[in-house]
Amino acid sequence: QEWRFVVEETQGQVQYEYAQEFADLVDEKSGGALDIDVYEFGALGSEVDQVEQLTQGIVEFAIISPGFTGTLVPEGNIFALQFLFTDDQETNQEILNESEAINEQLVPLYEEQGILPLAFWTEGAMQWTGNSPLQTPDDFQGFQMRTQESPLILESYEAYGANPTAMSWGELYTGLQQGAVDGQENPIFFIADANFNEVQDYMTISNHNMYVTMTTVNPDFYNGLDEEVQQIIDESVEEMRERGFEIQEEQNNEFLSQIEDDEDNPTEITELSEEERDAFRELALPVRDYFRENGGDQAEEILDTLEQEIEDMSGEDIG
Ligand code: 6CS
Repeated sequence: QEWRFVVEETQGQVQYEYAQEFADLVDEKSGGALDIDVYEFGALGSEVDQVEQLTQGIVEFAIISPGFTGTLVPEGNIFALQFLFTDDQETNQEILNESEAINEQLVPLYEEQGILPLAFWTEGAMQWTGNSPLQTPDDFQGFQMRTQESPLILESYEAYGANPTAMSWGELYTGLQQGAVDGQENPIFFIADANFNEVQDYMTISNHNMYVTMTTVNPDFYNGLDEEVQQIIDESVEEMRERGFEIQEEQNNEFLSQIEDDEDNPTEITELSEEERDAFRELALPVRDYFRENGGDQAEEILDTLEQEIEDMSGEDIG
């Protein structure tokens, strides 16, 4: 019996490394009886295709970013809200681990759609890259921004004055190279490993949001498993919480210098000051109300709970 685990990234990248270590843990804990095969991105289609493969049970496990489930589970758009979480990834991971809004209110909405999230985790703070500098909302006027599929990500960039377009990352390098889009957002490890810096001249350390992803299983598959097997899976997910954090942290630290040192493809790197971030934050705040009204029946309750949790756990005023 072989189970399939599909991820949205390629070998060496954070999700793939996570899935491989997870598979090793499950193998070890079951004395070799449980075998999980990891499929890298591209083998089974686009990110959105992979969501469908999980809901249909064609794959048992998947790493799915909420950015690709925006029309299926509107409340999952919550992670598209910029400047909502804190600037400290460790605090953010703790909130993802412990939040009731996420783990008790949001999870059942995913499960109803055939996706059972077992863990929510960060792949690091996201940064902007562009073929022109991105330092003020003015710079986004008419800017063709590539985003993931979620309506609220598009809404967030429209609030800055940009013209966002959703596309798979499989098309993104060529899209940037040929000028179909002007820029994109991602954590540093991904920008470097996917070589987007080769086809972008500017990178802004904006920390406007963290990249959130989910370790998921097909609910029918999981609920049909023996209790001991479920326990092995659950324990492995728990052990991977810390490892997942370490993997992304290492890669995000290590890859910054790769972008800085690439003399053949120079990238001008700037960092937003707190004042510059405030200008974006101000435009991002009303998008929370848009989410409350358009993010599905439970959007308001979930966001109210989450805002309170973030404030309680970080001791910060988040607006
Ligand atoms: O930009 C994207 O769509 C991709 N970024 C990351 C960090 N992982 C997979 C995802 O598809």
